[in-house]
Amino acid sequence: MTTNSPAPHRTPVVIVGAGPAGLTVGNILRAASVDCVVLETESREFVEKRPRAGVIEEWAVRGLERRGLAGNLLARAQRHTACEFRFGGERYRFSYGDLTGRHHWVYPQPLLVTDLVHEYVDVRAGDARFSVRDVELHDLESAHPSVSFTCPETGERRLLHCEFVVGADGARGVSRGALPPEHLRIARHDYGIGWLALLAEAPPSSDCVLFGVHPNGFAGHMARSPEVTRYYLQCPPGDDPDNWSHDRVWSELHARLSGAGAPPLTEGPLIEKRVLDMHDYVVEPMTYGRLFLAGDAAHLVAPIAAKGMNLALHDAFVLGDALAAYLDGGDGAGLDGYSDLCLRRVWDYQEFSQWLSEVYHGTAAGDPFRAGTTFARLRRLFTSPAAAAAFAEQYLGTAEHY
Ligand code: RFL
Repeated sequence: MTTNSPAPHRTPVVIVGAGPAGLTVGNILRAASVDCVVLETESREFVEKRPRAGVIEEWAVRGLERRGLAGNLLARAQRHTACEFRFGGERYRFSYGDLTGRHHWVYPQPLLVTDLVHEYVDVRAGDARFSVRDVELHDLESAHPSVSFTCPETGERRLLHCEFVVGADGARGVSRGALPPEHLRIARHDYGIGWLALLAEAPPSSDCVLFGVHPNGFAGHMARSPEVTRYYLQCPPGDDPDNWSHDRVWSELHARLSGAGAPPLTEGPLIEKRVLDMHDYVVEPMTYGRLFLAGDAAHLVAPIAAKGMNLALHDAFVLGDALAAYLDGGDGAGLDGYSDLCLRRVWDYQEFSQWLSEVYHGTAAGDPFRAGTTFARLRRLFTSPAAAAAFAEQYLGTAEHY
């Protein structure tokens, strides 16, 4: 490897990616007085504005709170205690709050990322390099790995020597590709379904998440803030967002989210419109030598059950704590158990997403058998207390053990 570094820089941990996973690991390390460097290809402004998730599970918020990272979230996030299925022209409210005493938090991902960057850089004096290019990982199987990148200001190659690399660079990063193919298994699943992901500059039209199960396809409604609402419309995979005019979007949303007595949806300008091809993958194991993958770099779960960021945070808590303990002179048990521990929750959430996908999409598959079983699943939620309790546990991620 050729670099223009005047002198190679040393740091215990290099974290690739400033998303929820990487920033949470960085904050945990800084709280334990461990030095680290976060490398991010985008600018700070960009990562602080990128719209994505919004639904965060209670245990994840408690995990952030325990690590001093939930101050703004707890002051500003909304609590959600119910979701509503709309099908066959009727409305079925599922009040998981009443059933379990538990709830979800709704806090837009850009706000969480903004809080995590601020805490890491401005409060805990963490080293973050934004807008870097061409990140490469080296010598991961040795006790002395390194990471090189191009510095945005000078265009020169820089080299960071470290003890550990955290690959938290999301679904399109470079870390996953640094694992030799013979070392890992990548399990993949393609739903063969697209979702038009929309952000509307319009207040939410319900106090809870809405799932429209309709012969035209699935539609979803999720509050993001008092001014902005996320909507989803099932569409063919690879569809062109330009096929979806403002009028077509709102007419399909009205149709698919209709329900007896429901107030009409409040329309507004569409400020984001992109097609997501729904697919999942899981990398096993999530580690190779001194590289530890975390978050979407290790496992992608389609946003069907709003689980991805929650899994990213779970990885980050386990990995951050294990690295801090090891670098403080502890044993490596936490690091050794990291992959297995995280994968148990990952697979559980993947299975739930598959189950829920059939509920959302089964009636629109054009197959009367699938439509019949989909309606049976939905009816069971509202007739069987045991089925309702199991659904609530999976939806909220509250199982005692994974
Ligand atoms: P991220 O957030 O993608 O962050 C990775 C970061 O790495 C940077 N990067 C690199 N940096 C250095 N070198 C490279 N070579 C790099 N390549 C990339 C990227 O710029 C980025 O800043 O991954 P992380 O931290 O693992 O977090 C994962 C979550 O972002 C993701 O799982 C969620 O957004 C998924 N998701 C949802 N999850 C939930 O838990 N609840 C939800 O309600 C929810 N809604 C959603 C979602 C994802 C969506 N999309 C866009 C797929 C809604 C949508 C529409």
